[in-house]
Amino acid sequence: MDVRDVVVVGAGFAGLYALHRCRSDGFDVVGVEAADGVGGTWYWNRYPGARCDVESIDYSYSFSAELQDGWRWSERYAAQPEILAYLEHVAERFDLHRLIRFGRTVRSAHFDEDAVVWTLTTDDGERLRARFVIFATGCLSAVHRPDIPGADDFAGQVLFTARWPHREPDLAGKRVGVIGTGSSGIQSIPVLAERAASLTVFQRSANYSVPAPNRPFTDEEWERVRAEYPQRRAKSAYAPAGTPHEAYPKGALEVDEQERRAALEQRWQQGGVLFGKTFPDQNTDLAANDHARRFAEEKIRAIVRDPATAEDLVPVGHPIGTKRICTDVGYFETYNRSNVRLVNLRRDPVVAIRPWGVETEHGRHELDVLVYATGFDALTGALTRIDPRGRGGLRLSRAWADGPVTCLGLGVPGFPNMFTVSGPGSPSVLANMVLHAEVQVDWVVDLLDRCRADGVAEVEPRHDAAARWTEHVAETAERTLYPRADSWYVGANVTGKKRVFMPYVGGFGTYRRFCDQARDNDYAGFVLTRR
Ligand code: NA7
Repeated sequence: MDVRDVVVVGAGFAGLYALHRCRSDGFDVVGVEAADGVGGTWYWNRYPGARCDVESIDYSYSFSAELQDGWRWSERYAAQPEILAYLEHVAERFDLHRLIRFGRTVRSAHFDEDAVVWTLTTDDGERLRARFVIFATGCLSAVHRPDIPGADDFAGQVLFTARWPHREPDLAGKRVGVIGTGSSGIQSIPVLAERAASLTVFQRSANYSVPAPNRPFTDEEWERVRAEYPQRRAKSAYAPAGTPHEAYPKGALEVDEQERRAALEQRWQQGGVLFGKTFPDQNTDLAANDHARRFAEEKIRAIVRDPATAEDLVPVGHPIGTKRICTDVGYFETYNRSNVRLVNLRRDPVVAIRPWGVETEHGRHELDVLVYATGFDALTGALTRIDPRGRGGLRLSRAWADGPVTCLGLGVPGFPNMFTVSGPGSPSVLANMVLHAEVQVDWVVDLLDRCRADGVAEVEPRHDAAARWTEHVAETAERTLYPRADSWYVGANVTGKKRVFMPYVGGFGTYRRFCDQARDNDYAGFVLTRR
């Protein structure tokens, strides 16, 4: 069997760029993708209302000026079909389809120490061998289906937002239930409410959500975007979130009430997740956070007409922004519709799912369709489900039993020649994912170039370097309010998952500088071995 140079798992934003970069640098590369097409997250999450919470002009590749010039985004916040069309365009333009084996899920990945080769086996039994493996498997891709009693007994139609069917289900005249009010629930609920006869929302935790002031780009605006693109990209390159936006120049506690409200209102109007970073001290100081939190809560109460429903929609128990703030189009307004009902599972918990619908302690909710918007085994799930075996047969799930250990979120000790993109230990989920993927892929492929030039056969992070980075990731989080929330950042949504804060919250720019430094110091923290 042929031994390739590189195998890339996943054909989303990171995987496509990894394939392109590897091939451009002359490596013999092959891709594997579980879906039947490119797109990753944007292939699977085609639920109605799916939209990115980062502006389209930032949430797109920067590596090719021609690509950038040749694509025009229609809206400020792109919807899923347009992002998927963009990724298909990229794959076409750079002729990537033919590098990828579609419709194959990687089931195992084993490292052979003697041969210095990875062998990946897919669900159809194919074996792929390569010297290096890049897991571009996504951070929100392993679907989480909660273990609710009776779930398999439901006689109606079951849908997952993260596996939405290609053929749009007909919901006209149907009684629809949605479990989950994270981003996916909050984006889909307004559209489902319009399509269904009735909609029952089962909410365990309320979430903060900021409207996306979405609108089509006018020709004039687009000309301005094009003219300003280089500056915009330059500003994003080392910015805290990988976008050109900056926090207010003063802390929330350094300004008076009038100035504070003006700054919050301005950010609210700007829309999206950025509201969570209005003030520089908002995610580190509870008193500062409280101002933003109260402001957002006032908005909910002002929109939702029924006061009891409004109170149920006000989040409890986590500072604003410590769970990812959602971005919506008309979410809270949806509860003013007569066909929509909110069930607060904190007061009225689910007893079981029955063939006819959902039974809660105080109610019987008959349904034709049940939608799970229940999230993902985030950051680690896509990797631990493959459970790669490294040196001496070491399992990744074992190495990460007490939480993920990585060097720069790029490599794992005990797993030579294996790289992870957008995984734990990196700021991926707190930054512009596309720019982040480019930075990580460039770092990895630059390293592969270096290995080829110098006859290096094996690359592996040192245990002490990985321990130091993992400690730094933890300490950085501890200095913020983030760990206070029971979020998927800490794995709290998956029963039995070790509670560890997984992303790096030190900022995208800071992270990128760490990566630059490691590269410039001959990949400090990694052992490069010639054979
Ligand atoms: P999220 O944000 O993890 O949301 C999942 C939702 O499902 C959340 O409201 C959960 O409540 C709820 N959930 C999970 N399990 C249950 C059970 N057993 N019963 C009731 N409710 C449950 O996933 P999304 O797909 O919406 O968004 C993920 C990210 O994608 C998002 O942050 C953006 O970055 C893009 P909980 O909060 O755990 O109480």
